[in-house]
Amino acid sequence: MQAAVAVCESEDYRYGLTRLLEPPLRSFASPRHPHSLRTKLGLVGWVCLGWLPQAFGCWGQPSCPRDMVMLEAGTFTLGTDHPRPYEQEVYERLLPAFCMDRYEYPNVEGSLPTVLVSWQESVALCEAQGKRLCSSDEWERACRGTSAQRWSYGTECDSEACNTPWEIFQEPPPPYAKSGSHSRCRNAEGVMDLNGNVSEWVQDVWKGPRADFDARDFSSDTTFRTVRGGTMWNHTFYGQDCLSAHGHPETVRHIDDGLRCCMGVE
Ligand SMILES: [Ca+2]
Repeated sequence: MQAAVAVCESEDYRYGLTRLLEPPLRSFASPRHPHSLRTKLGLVGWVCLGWLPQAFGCWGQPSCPRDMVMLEAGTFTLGTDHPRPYEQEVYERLLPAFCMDRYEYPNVEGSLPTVLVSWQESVALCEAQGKRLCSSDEWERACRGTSAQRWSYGTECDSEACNTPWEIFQEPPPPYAKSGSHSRCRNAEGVMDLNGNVSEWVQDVWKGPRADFDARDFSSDTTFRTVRGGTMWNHTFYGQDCLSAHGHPETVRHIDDGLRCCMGVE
């Protein structure tokens, strides 16, 4: 900003620009105030080079598509000092700024989330929109905010905030919630439904323990991928908070597994 004003007020620049523009701008400059043209040109330069780009994001300002939320860059504490079987040990991660869908896929307020979708199909769905699956670190950073909280909406569990209260297999079909219908289930930046509703595929290979039903049905060389955040069903082995993670074979579809897309800032 200061550099732009300084350039506009340098002697050579002002002399050349005034001579070039003086005829058409003669009426713009007041004859009673010979320095007013210089002042006005300075103001025009300030507006063009300073205020407008910031106001309209013309250039230089990182941004996200309108249906996505920006998560600022930083170093974040992830994992926990006292991990349960499906959680990670504490670690720190430097993450650049990124964009995250505000809602579970298809990222439309009022729509039911997409389920019965494999990890491989999830990758394709995001890529079709010019996006990608979120990484597990990105997902956890979004859910835990900047202070490593356990719930997207705060530090204490509120069983009514998100779609998390259902006894497992209590009432088929699964009680999915429409995206955005739990208004308090949001992180500080406005990302919704991270805790509960449907689990969300992320990019990462799952290296943790395998649930019995997965280990029984799939060979040892099957690639497992990570899902985050738990589902509408409570009392699952992987929980429903921001540390919740477990793995499934990348080719399978489950009735409570969905996805969320991310992308870099533009
Ligand atoms: Ca979710």
